[in-house]
Amino acid sequence: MEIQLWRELLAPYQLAVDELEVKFNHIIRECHLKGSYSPIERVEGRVKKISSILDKMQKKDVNMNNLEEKIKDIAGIRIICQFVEDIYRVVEMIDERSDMTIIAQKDYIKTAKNTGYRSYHLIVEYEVNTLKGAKKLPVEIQIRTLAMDFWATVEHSLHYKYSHHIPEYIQDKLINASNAIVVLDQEMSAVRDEILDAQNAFSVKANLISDILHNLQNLYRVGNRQEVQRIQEEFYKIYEQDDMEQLIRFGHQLDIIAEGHGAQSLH
Ligand code: 0O2
Repeated sequence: MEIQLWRELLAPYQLAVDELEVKFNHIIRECHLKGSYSPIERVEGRVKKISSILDKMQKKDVNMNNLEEKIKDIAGIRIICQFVEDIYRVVEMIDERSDMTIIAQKDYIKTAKNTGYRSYHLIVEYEVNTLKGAKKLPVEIQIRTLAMDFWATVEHSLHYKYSHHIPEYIQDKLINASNAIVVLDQEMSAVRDEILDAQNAFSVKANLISDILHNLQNLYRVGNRQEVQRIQEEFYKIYEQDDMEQLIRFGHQLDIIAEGHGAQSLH
């Protein structure tokens, strides 16, 4: 098929990937704005390369006429989570959404593939709008932990290195590494609450400091310079004392001062 026709065929898939990356990143942003923990750590997206599509077509005996019906991962989204529990939360979140419908799912976490591969796979149906009108298309969403992603990335690159014929002794090592990752993820889940508390405390403090700095910056533009300098020095003193309650009080007072000058930070 001519390259221009491939481009036309793949364009709606690229649009789906772009839109879904924005939407999943927005979930992260919404969680951070609320000061709550995001079950999504990172989002990646890609449209399958033409060469990989051709390989898969050959492997699955698919032709150009049934390509879009048979190959469901032309558009792919990967969602990386910190903990295994987050993966199932993300699946629930996707299931509750009205802009995509789950049409298939595979839990390679409960039952890993023979290779040792672990991930949760969803195929969702997603609608995009192009100049040609609305089009519903499948998107594969792979959801995995940071540790599972590390394993899959290394294993995937070994497939390239050995042209899909990974020597048996390396395959054995990969299985061992995959089992070690299960243990690592279980250990991380066991201290999940502790880690979440620490992360929440950190993000609350980081947001507060960011608000204070933005308020100070805005006040410099509209307020009395010497007065703002005095407030800034007070902030440095409180910051050095590392007393969260005092910092919260200071932030609140600064909000009132900034509001009075119409210079409140919206960050
Ligand atoms: P690429 O290069 O990542 O796009 P099916 O349609 O269910 O009969 P399919 O399409 O192979 O079979 O589905 P499956 O098994 O759910 O796998 C789809 C994708 O999951 C793969 O796409 C990989 O991205 C990933 N995957 C599956 N198994 C493995 C594995 O053993 N190791 C790694 N690293 N990734 C895996 P592609 O098209 O194979 O590859």
